[in-house]
Amino acid sequence: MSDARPFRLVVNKTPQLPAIAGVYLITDQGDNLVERVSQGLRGGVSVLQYRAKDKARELCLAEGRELQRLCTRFGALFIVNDDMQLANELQADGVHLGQDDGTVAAARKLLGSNKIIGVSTHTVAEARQAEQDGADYIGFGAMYPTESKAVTQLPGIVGLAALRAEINLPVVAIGGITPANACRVIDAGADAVAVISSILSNPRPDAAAAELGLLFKRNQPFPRGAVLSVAGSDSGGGAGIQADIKTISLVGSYAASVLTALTAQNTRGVSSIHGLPPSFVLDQLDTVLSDIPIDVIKTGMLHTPAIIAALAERLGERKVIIPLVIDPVMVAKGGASLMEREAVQLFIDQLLPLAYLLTPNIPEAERLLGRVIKNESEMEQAARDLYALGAARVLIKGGHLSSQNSTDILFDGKECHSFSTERIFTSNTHGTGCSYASAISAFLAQGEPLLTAVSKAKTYITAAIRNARPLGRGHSPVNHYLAAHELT
Ligand code: 3NM
Repeated sequence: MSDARPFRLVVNKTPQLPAIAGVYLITDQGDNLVERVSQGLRGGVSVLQYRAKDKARELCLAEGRELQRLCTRFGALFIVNDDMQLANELQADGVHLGQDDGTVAAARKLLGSNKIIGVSTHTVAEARQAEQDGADYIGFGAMYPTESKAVTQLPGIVGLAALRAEINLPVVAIGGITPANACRVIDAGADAVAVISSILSNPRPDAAAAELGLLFKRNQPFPRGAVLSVAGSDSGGGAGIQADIKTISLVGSYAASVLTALTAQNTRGVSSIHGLPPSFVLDQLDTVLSDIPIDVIKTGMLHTPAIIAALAERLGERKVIIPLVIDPVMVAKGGASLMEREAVQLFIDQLLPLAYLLTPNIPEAERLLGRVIKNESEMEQAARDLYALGAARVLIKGGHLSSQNSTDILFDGKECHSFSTERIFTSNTHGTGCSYASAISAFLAQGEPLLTAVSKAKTYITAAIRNARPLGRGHSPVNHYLAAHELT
């Protein structure tokens, strides 16, 4: 006979909120807040903290409600800073308490057990105390000096690594974090990065948020990150989707593909092109994206205006963007046109504004801007002008100039950066543009900051050109295998 006691099944019907992780955006006091926050959410912000300093109660309630509606639409958590009464009135997902804003116990009592309570800390002792008090996450800063708040304690990356070893709760690092330095913060153990200015003061909050979000891929196992290439097939195997898949796989990411057109091609040229119906291009895209978590989309040869328009419409409809690297492929190495003439204006109007990164070579930049580019200072101006057309970041490749070095110019929305290597005099460059853009996309998907991704990809493509072996009687393809081998 069993002596088991009857038990009662208790079902907690309150849905569990997700843990704090990823990009944590804090509001500033500037104009057009709702629009800038909305762009940040489109870039993938996962938590929004409403920090209303010295605003009238009515305004806080109205603004808070509007921001909360946005968070619901984008699937982000909505947390109120400092003020547990306001969090309660707004029915926010939680509250973030400073050291002087009341206790975790008081917030728990007011808000209930299913809400999220975070505590600002600056030392390991404060963080341990917050953990003991029952906080759900720890804010920890400052990482770097910042103009957004007068900070008196700067534990930095070293302090964060020490804290990580002691604290099991999610840790949100804060203070002076940018897409360029956040990789060090994540490597030191942050589960989330909290930022104000690097998203909300960026002219492109969507791109800045997406850049921060990608960095969280950096500790995943290989293949690390997934890139979807949308491009044409090169039957010769040196360029197009074949070059993209080889590059993405060899540098360590997962490659998926959407075909736009089939070419009959070898190292000497393109003998015919068979475009695919736009509806089938979209069917491939939808099928991949509905199942496989893609980190970066890279486009190459798009071929027809109808495919460009269909792709732009579908990608533009996305609530949260997937960073898009656009290689504006227009002409094959042998001279064949790969983008129909009337497609160029449509490309500029509809697809280019969706680009996270646009990677034209000089002839492509010339065609897009309708003027000749003769030297590096004209490349810089061209990069700024393509940015003004809507691409969030622009990389113009200088391979077609005749200067001693091969220099590429990146405009990141604020300043130009140059990437220079020795020029290799060779005609064995089939697949260079596709492979370079694919390598950048893969390194971004692996959580490298943009400048590192471009620099590593430049090293890769230079090695691929240097190691090209004669193959066929035309422009031999670059050597993907040895380039990836050299990189590791
Ligand atoms: N708290 P930005 S630093 C609100 O160290 C805040 O506790 C900090 O803004 C702390 O991303 C900070 O512009 C400001 O540097 C963060």
